[in-house]
Order: sequence, then structure tokens, then C-alpha cells
Amino acid sequence: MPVESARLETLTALARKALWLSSWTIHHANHIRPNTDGLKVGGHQASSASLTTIMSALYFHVLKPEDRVAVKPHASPVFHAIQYLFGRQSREKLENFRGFKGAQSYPSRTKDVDDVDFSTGSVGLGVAQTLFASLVQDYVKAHGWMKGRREGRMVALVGDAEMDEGNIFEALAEGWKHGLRNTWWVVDYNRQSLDAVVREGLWEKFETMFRNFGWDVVIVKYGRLMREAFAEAGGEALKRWIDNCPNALYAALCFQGGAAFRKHLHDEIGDQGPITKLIDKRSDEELLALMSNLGGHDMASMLDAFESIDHDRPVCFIAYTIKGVGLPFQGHKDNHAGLMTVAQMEKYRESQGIRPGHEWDKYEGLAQDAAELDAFLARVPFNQDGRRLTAPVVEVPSQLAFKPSPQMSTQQGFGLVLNEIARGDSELAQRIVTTSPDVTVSTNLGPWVNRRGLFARGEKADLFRSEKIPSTFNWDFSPKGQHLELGIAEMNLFIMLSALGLSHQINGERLLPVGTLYDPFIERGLDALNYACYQDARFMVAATPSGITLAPEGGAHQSIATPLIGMAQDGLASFEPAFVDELAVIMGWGFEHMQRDPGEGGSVYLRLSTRSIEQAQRIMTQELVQGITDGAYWLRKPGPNAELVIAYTGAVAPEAIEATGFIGESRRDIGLLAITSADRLHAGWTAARKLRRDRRGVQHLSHIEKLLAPLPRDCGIVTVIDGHPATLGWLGSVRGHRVEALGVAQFGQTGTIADLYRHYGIDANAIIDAAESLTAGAPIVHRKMAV
Ligand SMILES: Cc1ncc(C[n+]2csc(CCOP(=O)(O)OP(=O)(O)O)c2C)c(N)n1
Ligand SMILES: [Mg+2]
Repeated sequence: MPVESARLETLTALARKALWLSSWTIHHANHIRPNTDGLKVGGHQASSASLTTIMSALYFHVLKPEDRVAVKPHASPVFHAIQYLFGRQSREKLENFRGFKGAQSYPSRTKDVDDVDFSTGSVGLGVAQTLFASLVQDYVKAHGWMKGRREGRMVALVGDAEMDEGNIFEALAEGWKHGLRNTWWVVDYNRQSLDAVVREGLWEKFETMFRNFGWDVVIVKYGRLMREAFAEAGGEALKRWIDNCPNALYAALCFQGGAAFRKHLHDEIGDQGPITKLIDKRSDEELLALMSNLGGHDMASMLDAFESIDHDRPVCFIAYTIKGVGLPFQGHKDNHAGLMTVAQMEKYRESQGIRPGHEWDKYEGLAQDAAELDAFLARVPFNQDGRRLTAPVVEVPSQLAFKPSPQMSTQQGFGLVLNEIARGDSELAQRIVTTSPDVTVSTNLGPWVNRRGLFARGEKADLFRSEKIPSTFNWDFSPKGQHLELGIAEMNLFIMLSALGLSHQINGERLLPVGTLYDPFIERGLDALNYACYQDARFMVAATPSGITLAPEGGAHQSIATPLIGMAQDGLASFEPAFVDELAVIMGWGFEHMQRDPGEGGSVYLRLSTRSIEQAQRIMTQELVQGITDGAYWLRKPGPNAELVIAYTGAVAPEAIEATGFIGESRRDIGLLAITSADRLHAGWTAARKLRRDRRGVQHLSHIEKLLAPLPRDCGIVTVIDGHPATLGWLGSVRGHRVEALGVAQFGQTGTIADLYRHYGIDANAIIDAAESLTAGAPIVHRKMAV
């Protein structure tokens, strides 16, 4: 049903106001109270203008409270302006746009105060996030957790050049496999990117692709003025001209204005008859208004397009727009960072009927009655409280069990712990959801999937099972399944984890997502991992196998830098246990950490290995649990006159233990420090120093400071890890001890573990050599002969 005309007028007025406010926000941050060290606020004004009508149609009319939106990063000013009109963004923060504690340059769930559903910034990721969020909503629904809540549409406002990002295509394929629903992508088809005009004909390719993947495609090309003109005599020729006009020329003419359009139209289709008349009965200004009245700038056309959707199939709207529409640099190919001059802004202000000093007044210059606009905005469906939901904490048993064997790898242990959880029917077991990019079996998730099943909206039996063909795995798909199968794309894994890990806030139902992948391929999905952490999604990622310990697989599969990624990635607590009992403690801690409040909790990264090593036989005391989760504990306490400490992480534990045995015969009081999390240790140390600096007199010591405190000043430390040596090299700075940091800094290769540990210098001999170089005294005689 068409929207009644008064409402249409109000919506159009609000869109005009949103454009003004977004422009004024940028102008203010540049000219009135510059807050960015002279760095001009670019990349916003033109991009925002492009989407203003579309976003106004959505936010002020179409969207329902249950819908969730990812806004094109550079449309943040118009997003904040709309939120300001809703009363959810403050003038103070707008005045301080891009400044410290001001409204964020790109919409941020965690840093903005207004109602951001999904953060954006790195183009392409927010788009895919909506797709996965919809799959997660389906998951929640199929598990019977909607509890009467209505299904939301997951909406992405997409820049046309954003479509170049490969992760969008990866997501499209995944969405198709899972029967994607309730997803709307609205493409701001302004045919401009940052540097360039978008390649001619590209969109026809995309359109076919969307349709191939089962999407509806709705093209909104012409606005009302255009459609009316097409109905006039000569209108058809005008339409043909518009349809055939190259992107670059159309953009250039929009920039040049009505006179330039007139000249081109006359030269190319002028007929001294109806067409010429159609053109000439309009002033330059009217002609420009007509020619820039593309669908994406016409409220009625956008509303019609959105309201015409009466199904839950995914829809891609391609809305024709002009970058910078309505502003002096509209259509100019360099306008991405375009700013208006003070004089241009003055002119724009006057044209909007805004008095000096009243620039922030919500309704200044609008014909509508203020009280009515207040009432209108208060009634807007999307502008209701309670859109961000919460969910209670799922209880985690104090100790996670597993079936031990004397020799095990941490990867195996990971499978065993999950298998044990899967056997029961605890709340924890119900809320865990696993996912993996085609490495489910090879990362030991198989037993979990056997017990909990694969997720699909419809039932599908495992054919091998129904045909009675023996297989280790029986993988039925059902709506109750708890494993989401993904194709190989690691980007998809992390965006899926990002979507699953926000379920408590998006769906009001907590999920405890666990993803697995091979450790080196973290780097393939790194931006998506960073994105997930940035918006405070909560998940556990088990990355396995890792390092050169993966010996025969060779250098292409052996990770080196990932421990440093684990340390440097905010929002991600990283662990690399050596023994399975440590891993069980860390996983229990992790499931709790994933549920802590913002600012306290976060996600968890487990760097695991396939190397089977002799397990420590011991009682898990409270002290040990504390050490493991804080990041380190003494496997062998140093004596009072310790000359040397060996500090190791992960799969090289046997080498560290062996070397300790040899060295212990000729060096006094040697200590062996098991480091389960260089990340947590380092973070604790950094935080403690900051606290002491900030509050003089505070005595707080971090865990690593306490551990190293008893060591004599001249004690040496040898660190060893199957990963970059910088991971542990900092230990010497804690109390000024000398350090030899062993690790892997060059690409790996094929070989046996012994070959590679020897070659890269992380075997027992290398540890002994390093120990010798750090300590005085006789050569270490019990040195193991190289094999
Ligand atoms: C991953 C990533 N690469 C590069 C950028 C820098 N960047 C921001 S916007 C943009 C061009 C966007 O063009 P388009 O999507 O068409 O949006 P428009 O400005 O035309 O609305 C680029 C290259 C980014 N934000 N993220
Ligand atoms: Mg563009």
C-alpha cells in the first residue's frame, strides 16, 4: 500500500534533515571545533549523502525493532544524525565526531552510545555479518528459543565498491548452502568507489550471481520525477539516454549541473520536437533535479521497493544513487574525501532555512510542526527501547572431565573434553555450538558431532549410515543439530563465530560457539577475527595443529606468527597448553570468560598441537588451576640460588623437561616454568605496571612478577616455543634477567619433529647450548649427543 502523502512528506523532510545534520557534523569537526589534529574529516560527506534517503526510509519507516542493521562504514555521519533525531545520540558527541570519546568515524557497537547493531569499518565484513546473523537466528529458532519473539530481518547497507571484497562472495555461497532467509542487502549504487568510477557492466554480472544464489534482486533505478518525465512526450528517448549513459559521464554531468546536462541532451537526442521541449521547459535547476532523481534518492520509490517484499527470501536491492547528492561536489570522482568550504556550507545552510546558531536544532527549517515530529519520531517502530537484549549466564562445571591416557596431544584432549560434555545434557552441552571450515574431523570435533549432530533447518539422514556403510562418523542433519558445517573459507568461520558470539545480545539467547581451524589459516581469516573481537562477540577458537611440530606437513601448514597474533589481538585471551589437564582447566575458564560482562570477558584462542606427549600425572590443585589460567606455573620450582630457568610453551614441553634434567646435573637450583599463556602473563604484567604508575604507592604485583621475584639477579632464562621467539623474549624485562629466546623465525619445511626441532634450534640440545651461553661454570657435560 502506498504511503500516504503527509507521511511521505514527513519522511522526506526527515531525510533532508538527516543530510543536513550529517553534513553539519562533519563541518563542525573540521571548521568549528577541529578535533583531529588538522586531519580533515574526509570520506564521509559524499558517502553519507548517497545513502541518506535509503537510510531514512529504513530507519524512520520500514524497519521493525527486531531487525538488525550493518551500515556502510562511511555512512556513519548520517547514521548518527538519524540516531540524534531519535534522541539516542547527543549533540555533544556529534560536535566531537571523530574526536576523543565523540561519535565514532565508523559505527561501533562498543564505542558508540547510539543504537549500533553491527560495527563496520573494514568494508565487506559488516555485509557478511548480516548473512551469518540470519543463519544464527534460524539456529536459535530451530532450537525452540525464539520464545514468541518475531524473526528480524538482517539488513546491510552496502557500498557498490564494497562488493569487490571477496569475503562477500564467500558468504553468499555459504548462505545458499544453508537456505538463507530474512536478509536484505541494499546496495548504494552510486558507481563510485574511493578512487574511481565503478566499471561499466559490473553490476549485470553481480545481478546474475545474486539470482543464481537464490536471491531476489530489486532494482530501484528511477525516482518519481524521472518516471513522470518518461511519461511525457519524448520521455522514452530521455529514458533511453539515461540507460545508455556511461557511469563516468553521468557522474560528471551531475557534478557540472543542469546546463551541462542540457547541452549533452540537446547534442545527443535533441529533436526540435517533443524531446527538446521536455528538456527546455525545465530550468537548469529543475533539469538537474530531474536527472539526479535516481531511485535511491526518491523516498516513495524506496518505500515501494521495501514494502513490496512479502516473503523471507534474501533480497538484494540495487538502488541507483549519486555520490554526494545535493552537495556541491555531487558526482565528482574525487569527492570521496570531499568537504564543503565555509562559503558553500553557508549557502547550504541558507537553502535549508536554518538560522545561524540553530544548526543543531532538530526541526529548524522544516515545515512540519515540532510537536508532531516529536510524536512521529517517538512512534517510529525502530526507535523503541529494548532492542539490545541480554541472556543469563550458562553454568560451567568447576572441572571439565576427559578420559585420560598416558600419552596424548592437546588436539586429542580438546576432542575428549568436548566429547565428555556432549555425553551429558547439561545446559553447557545444549548451548555449545561448534563450527569448522571443512576441518571438523581433522581437528577432533568428530566425536562431538557424532553425539550432537549437524544443524540444518530440515532433517537429512547420513546416507552412508542409512545405506549401512561402515563409517566412523554418523552425521545426520537436523534442526536440533549443534554443529554448523562450513566450506573452507576461514573468513566465513570468523564471521560465523562473530554472529554466533553476539547471539545473547541479538537474539537474547546465549550460545557458546566453538570453532576449529588449522592454526596457520588464522592469518587467512585475521581481519574477520579482528572484526569479531572488535564488536565484542564471544567465542572459543581452537587452532590446531600448529607450528613446525606439524613436521611432515611442511612449511605451508606450519604457523610461526600466530602466538604473537594471540598476544596482540585485543578481546582474545590466548593459550597454548602443553598437557591435556591444563587444556581442560583452560576450556572451563574459557566458557566462563566468554560470558563475562563487556570489558571483563572476551573470546578465547587455544593454540593446540597433534604431538602426542607423555601426560603429567598430578592432582589439579586450586593453586595449579590459578597458575594455568593466569598463564604460568612452576613445573619445577627453582631453588634459592637458581642459575637458570627454562621457560617453555606448548608442544616443546618434552624438550624443555629433558634439557632441565641434563642441565640440572651441572647447574644449581634450575627451575622449569610452564607457560600456558604468554598473552595473559604479558597483559597482567602490563596492567600491573600501569596501575603502579597511575597510582603511586600501590603495591600490586602481576603473576609473572611474583613468579620471577625469588630468582637471583644473575639467573639466566632460556625461553622456548614452537613459534616466534618474541612471544616469550620479553620475560627478561620483567626483573632484568638475561634471556636466550628460542623459537622459529623462518618458514618451516618437511621432516620429522626431531629433524625440525634440531634445525630450527628448539630441541633439548639447543636449550642446553642456550643455557651454557647464559651461565658461567663448566660445560654441561651430560649434553645429549645429536642424533
Ligand atoms: C577493507 C577495507 N579496505 C579499504 C577501505 C578504505 N575505503 C573505505 S570506503 C572505500 C571505497 C568505498 O566505495 P563504495 O563502497 O562504493 O562506497 P561509497 O563511498 O561510494 O558510498 C575504501 C576503499 C576500508 N574501509 N576497508
Ligand atoms: Mg560507491
